[in-house]
Amino acid sequence: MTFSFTLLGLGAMGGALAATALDAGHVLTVWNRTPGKDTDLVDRGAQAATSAGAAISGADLVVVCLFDYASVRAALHPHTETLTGRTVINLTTTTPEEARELARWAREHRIDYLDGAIMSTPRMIGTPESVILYSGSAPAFHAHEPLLQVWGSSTFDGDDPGMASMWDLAMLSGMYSMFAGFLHGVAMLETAGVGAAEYAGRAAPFLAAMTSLLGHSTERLDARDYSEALQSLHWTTTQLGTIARASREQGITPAPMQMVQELIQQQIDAGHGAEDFDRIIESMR
Ligand code: FVH
Repeated sequence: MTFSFTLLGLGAMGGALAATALDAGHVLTVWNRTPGKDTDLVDRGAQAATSAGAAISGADLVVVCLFDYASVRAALHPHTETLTGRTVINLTTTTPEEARELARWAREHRIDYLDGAIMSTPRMIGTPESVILYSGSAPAFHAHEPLLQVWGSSTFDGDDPGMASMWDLAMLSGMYSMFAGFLHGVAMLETAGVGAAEYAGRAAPFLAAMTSLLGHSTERLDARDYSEALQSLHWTTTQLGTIARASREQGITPAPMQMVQELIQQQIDAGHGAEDFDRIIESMR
């Protein structure tokens, strides 16, 4: 099934989406705020639009991959009237509430709105590793699923347009915290002359193995019962204190550990030091 659609935004991700769609035989009109990013795509058969308005009026489906919520509003709002009766699939990272705001605006102007969250890098687009989450208009998702599947395995997380972003940003939080801890380890070991590749060779399998524990405490988290302490907060704060002292001994910051220590200390100060480490979620709720 061939789709003819417009893509707004030819940054690293938008360019990957456009190239992958062209390779799959779809018909594309592309636009980018700064000219000059469409040359290769035009050589491969894309139509280049000279303005967002011209791009939008050229297709029933408008896919948006810009930078943030503000850029999406800046690009779309001036063309609200032209967009009426069309479908917008927004693949730009926004907060859940920003996605809901865009959906409210779309509903008010009879625009069919589907929100998307890309859980992959540009290089992964179109490969089996690519995952993209969607929420909002189910009809828009199902009508365009063959195109969406070209970009990556596509999941529909319901009618609430904010849910794709909620899942995306929650999982990214775990990813960035892990990356920060990994880089803290690189900084520590390099003070002993160990390079990042050697460190990653041992740290990556260890961290991957530790992710198997993430599912072990879901019942406790749902029940909010931390009384069975696998590692109590008193015990854990001592361990993190040791990592912090080791960091300072090596002349590097203990900052990644300090964030966790602050969450632990709040619960110890509230009298829960004997309870399990998972109790720190109560410092976040
Ligand atoms: N790159 C990645 O690995 C991540 C993976 C997960 C999902 N993200 C999200 O994808 C969106 C686009 O990210 P990107 O990497 O393509 O970002 P850039 O290369 O910086 O391109 C940004 C495009 O947005 C255009 N733009 C920015 N502001 C405006 C504006 N006010 N009006 C119109 N367009 C705007 C920008 O145009 P220009 O700077 O070339 O003129 C680029 O086309 C993003 O939400 C990631 O979170 C990517």
